[in-house]
Amino acid sequence: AIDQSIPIKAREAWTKYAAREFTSPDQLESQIINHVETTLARSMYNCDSLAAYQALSTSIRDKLILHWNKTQQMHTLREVKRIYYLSLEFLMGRALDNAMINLGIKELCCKSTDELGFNLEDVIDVEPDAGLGNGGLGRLAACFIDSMSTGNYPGWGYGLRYNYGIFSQKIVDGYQVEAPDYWLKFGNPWEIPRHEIQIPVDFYGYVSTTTDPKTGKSKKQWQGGEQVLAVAYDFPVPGYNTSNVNNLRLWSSQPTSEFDFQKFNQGDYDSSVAQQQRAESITAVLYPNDNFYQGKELRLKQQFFWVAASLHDIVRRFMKTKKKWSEFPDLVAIQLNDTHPTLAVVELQRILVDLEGVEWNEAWEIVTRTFGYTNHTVMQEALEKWPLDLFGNLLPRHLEIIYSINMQFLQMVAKRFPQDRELIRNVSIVEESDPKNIRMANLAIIGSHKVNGVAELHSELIKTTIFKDFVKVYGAEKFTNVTNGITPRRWLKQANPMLSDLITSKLGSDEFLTNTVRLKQLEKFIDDPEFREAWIEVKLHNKKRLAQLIKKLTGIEVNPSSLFDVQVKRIHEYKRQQMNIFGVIYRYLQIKATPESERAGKFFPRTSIIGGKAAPGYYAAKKIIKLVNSVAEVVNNDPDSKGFLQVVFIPDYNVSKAEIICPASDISEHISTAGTEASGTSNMKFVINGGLIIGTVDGANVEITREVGEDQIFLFGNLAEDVEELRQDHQMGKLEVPEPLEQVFDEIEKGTFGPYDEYKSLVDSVKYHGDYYLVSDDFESYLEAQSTIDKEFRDRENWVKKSIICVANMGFFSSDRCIREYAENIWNVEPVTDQV
Ligand code: IMP
Ligand code: B1N
Repeated sequence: AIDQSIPIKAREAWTKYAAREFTSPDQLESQIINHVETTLARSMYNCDSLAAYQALSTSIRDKLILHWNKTQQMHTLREVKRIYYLSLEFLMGRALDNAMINLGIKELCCKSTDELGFNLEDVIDVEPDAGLGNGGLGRLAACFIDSMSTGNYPGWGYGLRYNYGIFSQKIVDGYQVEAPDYWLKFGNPWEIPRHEIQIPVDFYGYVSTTTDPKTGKSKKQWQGGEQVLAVAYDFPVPGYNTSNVNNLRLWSSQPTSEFDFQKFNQGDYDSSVAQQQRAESITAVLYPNDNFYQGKELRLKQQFFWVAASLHDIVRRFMKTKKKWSEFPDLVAIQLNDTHPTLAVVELQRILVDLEGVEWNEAWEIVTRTFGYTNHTVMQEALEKWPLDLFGNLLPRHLEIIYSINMQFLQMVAKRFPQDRELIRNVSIVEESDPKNIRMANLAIIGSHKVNGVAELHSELIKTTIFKDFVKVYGAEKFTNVTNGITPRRWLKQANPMLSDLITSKLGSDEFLTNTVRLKQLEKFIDDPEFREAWIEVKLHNKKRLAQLIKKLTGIEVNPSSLFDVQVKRIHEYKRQQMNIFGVIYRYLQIKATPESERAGKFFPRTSIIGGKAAPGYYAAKKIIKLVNSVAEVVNNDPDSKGFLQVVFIPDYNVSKAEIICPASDISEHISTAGTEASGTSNMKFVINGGLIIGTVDGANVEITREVGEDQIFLFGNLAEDVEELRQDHQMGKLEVPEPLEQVFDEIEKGTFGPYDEYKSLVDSVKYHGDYYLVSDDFESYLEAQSTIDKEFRDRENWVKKSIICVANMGFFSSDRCIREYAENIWNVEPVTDQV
């Protein structure tokens, strides 16, 4: 290969004129102006806030690139082990504010923009969200890469650069309407296009067998039938308070040749561009399903495209070290974020065996030592299974390799459990159904050395339910837990600067932002009335800020001193927004049934805030949105409930709105049917911002309760261990709709919220279709928990104490801790700092 380095004699000039980063407002201003005048080709006479955003961001990006280069050079020279986090989703949100905070230059930037005639907050607001994810899983990936950078781990993210992220949600007549999210409309100052990094990826074709004339051994070779190019786009990921800058590499698909010239010359323009369009469609759009699997060929294409390009890159980087293949796992750890990248297991085996001539068993040893797999859900409808025909047609050689992996694995199982036909059937990668399926979770488990769940309860559940047969085969040691976490930089300092400043002033430093257990010290100040007053002030300020946003988005004016009750997350039956809105209707009926003179004594003013997107094809979820909006319409216009209850649906919930919403809750709802929410991460975001929660004994709620104490949380409902039996009871016709819920259903049937036809399916699902999510079983204890909240909220002093205790005890839920656990227990990697 050609050495790409500059000859020694020329390096003096390179060193002398090395790019310099700005360190003062003056230098930044000069860079901003330079970018406005040259990069953007504009001037002070036509510089709007978009141009200001672009020029400021590009200036900061320049700084990041310098750090990025140093970091990558150091990692390369030191030949350190790298972590590769493969995720089909990275829900990054906005980058500007976060970059300024992590680099510690926000004040500097504020001064510069001010001197150039702009308000920094307005400039921040111009940036569109990078919405390359659906919900928790994608945002977790974003928190993890922040924590890898902050903890000085050499970690890369690999994903797809979708042209369209998660759709933007409009509400029209109470219905969700989806609009495309063309987030790249004005370009993207944060990305570095690497047009020179173009990796060919094959699809379809056939497998040929050749015989090596020397050894006489037969060799398999995949001959692809269609090729596309993967082009790299890099996003620098700055750590907080460190010069370490990691990389998020997203792939974009491009056609190999512009178009078919022969067809073009024959005048067949349409089909000459068809192939080009097929190639570009691969990374066109994010699939908008959360916790749901839809077996579309294009999705499988996305997965292979991404996995093949990423592995090619990882293998190339390893090969530059000239080390033996057996050392691959000493330099490379790959984490599979759910089963979406599981093809990587097969692709690495193919590269090693077919292309590099490594012997099968040795290759398989390398593969399994390299991979770790994180499971994020036990919901049946989310588990990926690819129809065998579809799979074999797109990836014929990979299917053969899967057969070989499966055969070898099943032989091992059969040897150890000779009589257990059922065990063998359950652990097989191939589901012997009609048509047959490839079970990606089984492949991921077999191809990895560790499998983890994302909260203690969830990690126990996978061992006793969906993966119990694998525990038999491998033993329980292969299965572990890493409870999810969130980055305190974005979710405390950035989202809630006032609270962050108050904490800093009390603790004497902002060390809690990288060492969150420090928050514990806040308990010392709990009896300080001035501190408590300041705490209340902060919450009120944040509620006013949310009230402004609500006014802007919906026109509704809410009362900031009412109790803010918030449920924002993807709309899903298992998350039970339907139970929330049934509860709201019940409260409304209770208010109306109370004589006006007694209302103030009985009801504390409340604002119920609900937000979230429904997958476009999810009928029930869309009905829930419509019901919320219709209830809002009725309640907000009824003089009887005025002053006591308001209902708001926040449209287009996303990361940047979450940053306003999370700091503003008094109560947030995390009320999934026990055993269904693997972890939840917004529960952590609300609590670390001083909001209390009402929740079921599910996911990370369990550990939050352990950390903050039972008095600080409003738990209700049946336990995970009871769910199975209750569902069976329902199946047998044993189902009682409790009286309050019956009242609610009657009211809906009466047409109070519009024609009953609209909501019949929501009611019937409880009454007549087995109530799979146990709304009828949990409704009364939910109402009880809500009325406890009503009582307790009136005691302001007691409430604020609880709020402080909560924040003080949330240290465990930092994603920095998650990354440390992954690094120690799964990746076997250590932080790398400048000091050798
Ligand atoms: P890659 O690992 O080849 O993708 O390179 C990533 C980055 O690592 C480059 O942009 C350089 O900053 C750094 N790098 C790669 N190769 C070398 C080298 O040979 N010496 C020092 N740094 C390198
Ligand atoms: O992952 C989050 C958890 O906190 C949530 O509890 C969990 O529901 C979420 C297929 C998923 N699990 N599975 C998905 C997303 C997209 C898709 O296409 C599945 N998301 C979760 C982080 O651990």
